[in-house]
Amino acid sequence: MKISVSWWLRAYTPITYGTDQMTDLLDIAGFFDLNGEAYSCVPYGSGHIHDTYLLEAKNEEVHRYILQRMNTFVFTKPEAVQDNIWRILSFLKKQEGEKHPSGIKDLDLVETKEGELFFQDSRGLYWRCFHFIDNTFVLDNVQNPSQAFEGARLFGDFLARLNDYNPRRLHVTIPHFMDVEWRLKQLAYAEFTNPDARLKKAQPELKRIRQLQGISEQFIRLQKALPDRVVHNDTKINNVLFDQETGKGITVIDLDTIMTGTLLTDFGDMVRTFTVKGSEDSTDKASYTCQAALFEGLVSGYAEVLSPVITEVERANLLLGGKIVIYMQAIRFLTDYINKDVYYKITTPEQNLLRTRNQLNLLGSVLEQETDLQRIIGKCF
Ligand code: ADP
Ligand code: GN1
Ligand code: MG
Repeated sequence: MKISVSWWLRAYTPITYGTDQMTDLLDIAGFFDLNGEAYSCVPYGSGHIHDTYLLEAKNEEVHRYILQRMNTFVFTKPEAVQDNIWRILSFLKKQEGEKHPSGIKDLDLVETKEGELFFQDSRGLYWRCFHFIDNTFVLDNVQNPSQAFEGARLFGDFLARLNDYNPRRLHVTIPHFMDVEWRLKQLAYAEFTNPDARLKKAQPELKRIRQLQGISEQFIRLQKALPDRVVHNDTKINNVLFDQETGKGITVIDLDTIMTGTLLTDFGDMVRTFTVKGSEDSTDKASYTCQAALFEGLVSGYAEVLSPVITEVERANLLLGGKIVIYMQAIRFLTDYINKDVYYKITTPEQNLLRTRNQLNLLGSVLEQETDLQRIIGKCF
């Protein structure tokens, strides 16, 4: 597979998050079809990709929105991303009517006054807007098994509701997104170019990734046997909104990466982010290990909604989904560290290396507990 040098070396001048002036943001907000006049717009949330703002507008009442400057380094075809989101949300709306029977609320896009799904400003930057889902909270870490249950139930329900959606109708927004062979090649290319001489520091992690390559070989062998599905592809815990009153999972957000894929990697990203007490950036190694009780919460929530939908080959290989996603995430963070942090937002200099170490630590703890985790899957499904 050939990776073009120009892709890697293409000039990328990120506009630093937080440097947008409130007045510019309010001007941009004015292009969207809001209820009332925009008066406040402040940075919000802890996603790694877009620049997200909480926007408030007022007429007789206050109305809240999420305004995002889309990351066009990651999503080079923002129109396609918005088109996918619109298609998926329209399909879900038609399927269930405006209100989902179990109280689940889907995201709701706000169009521009011209009826477009995004606004492109004079600098060429892409902006989009959603209704803010009120009375909800986001977790950066799961604190107890019932939160893991709820998050998994929500992502499982989302996948089940999209079971009949024709995957061919979706654009590929990030090619090779869950392609481990491609991820390994990107890492090899970063090693080769080593743009900032960071390779020396990353040797232990590179060695560990090579040692664990059997996981990717196992996954590649299995892949052909797995059914294609429409999957979310970013099922991390802070892409779930929880109801403030009931604590139930209420809305799946961050629909940018919905594409054709396998259920295993959607399950896997939950293992990665629902079973740990610490954050991806934790400096406390012990907090970034897989907790069996959280894993059990996650598997039971997923089983509750997916038992009628899941196939035997998927069920039997769920844990491999966990291993491959954690493995791929280690590769992705390390590649970005070597490439001078062009993809993931960072706030400290070696954050992507720290993130890599945490992923490898988590993978080690999953491998150590493999028999127990497999037994939990057998008990729940
Ligand atoms: P990223 O791709 O950068 O992770 P997200 O779309 O996940 O961006 O949004 C970042 C954060 O913004 C989320 O983790 C969540 O806290 C908040 N958020 C996004 N959309 C909504 C929404 N419609 N209602 C409430 N909060 C939201
Ligand atoms: C990014 O957008 P966000 O923060 O939910 C990334 C995921 C990674 C994750 C690691 C489009 O997710 O694939 O798993 O960071 N999203 C994209 O935390 O690359
Ligand atoms: Mg997100």
